[in-house]
Amino acid sequence: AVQVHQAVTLIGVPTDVGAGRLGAAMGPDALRVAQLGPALAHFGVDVQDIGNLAGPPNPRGARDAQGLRNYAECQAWNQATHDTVLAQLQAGRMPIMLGGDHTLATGSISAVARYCRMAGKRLRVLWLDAHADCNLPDISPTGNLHGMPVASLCGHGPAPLAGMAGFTPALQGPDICQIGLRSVDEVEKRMIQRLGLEVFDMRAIDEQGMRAVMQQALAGLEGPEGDDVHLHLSFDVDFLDPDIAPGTGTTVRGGPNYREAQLCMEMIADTGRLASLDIVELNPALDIRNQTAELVVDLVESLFGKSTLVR
Ligand code: Z70
Ligand code: MN
Ligand code: MN
Ligand code: MN
Repeated sequence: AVQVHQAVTLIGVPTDVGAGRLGAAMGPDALRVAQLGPALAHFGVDVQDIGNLAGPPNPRGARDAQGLRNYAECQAWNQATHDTVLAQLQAGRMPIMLGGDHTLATGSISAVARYCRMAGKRLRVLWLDAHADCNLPDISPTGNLHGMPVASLCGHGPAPLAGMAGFTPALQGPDICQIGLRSVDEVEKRMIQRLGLEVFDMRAIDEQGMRAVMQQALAGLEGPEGDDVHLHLSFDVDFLDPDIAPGTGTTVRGGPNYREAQLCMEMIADTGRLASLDIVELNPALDIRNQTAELVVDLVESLFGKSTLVR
């Protein structure tokens, strides 16, 4: 039986302070133009759109002494995200982040980790991305904080970010499963091993197929053994192949195609455990007639069981 959260809150996080280029700050409105809220309401979900969070503008700073760009601004956006996500979870609602660059996942997942500890739930994070996002300030090739949230969540990098959950680390490496990777910096390869992340890169998808990969990624979630699991999905739009999703700042060729992406979402829906969601790195300035936002809405519909037949 599929059980989906019946109460959803859309939270716009219009920031690009963690990214290398401008434009992801327009992501929330592109998703609204593509009718994300009405699409979910169509399934009988109680959808509330609380509008956009407020935060500092993008100063387009250079790297600071610790090697970070726009650190103070990233911290402010993450704190606002954390506080709002925690309040929504405590109100019994499923928060959906309309991003915004991927830095915001430090705030959202820190709040989810804090909530799970209070509620006695086990947290499982699925991270769909072309990138591993586990750089550290001193080893990052760019200083862009959107390349670091996995490291922050695992307790590395600036203490205010690493400790946002109220405890450090917010997550253990094996709590995170990354899928779709195909652009990993050399130093990140060592970080993946050091943190103990579970990774299914594009080679794994090529060799085993999306079905086998998702079966492993979602193992233990279905049935009574998964009853106490909170599943968080952090969906970086650059996970998708650029042929179908050009509207994002760092496209990498060779990602999942439309059918593979649909199957991925449908298998997540089947678990019935999805309880929070980040949609990040959508960049309308790089999109063509909002097609990437429309594709994301299509995929999120599948995440809520659109394509699941009665069994
Ligand atoms: C590179 C860096 C990245 C997202 C690009 C790229 C990181 N590894 N993350 N797009 N979402 O700058 O650290
Ligand atoms: Mn990312
Ligand atoms: Mn990415
Ligand atoms: Mn596993």
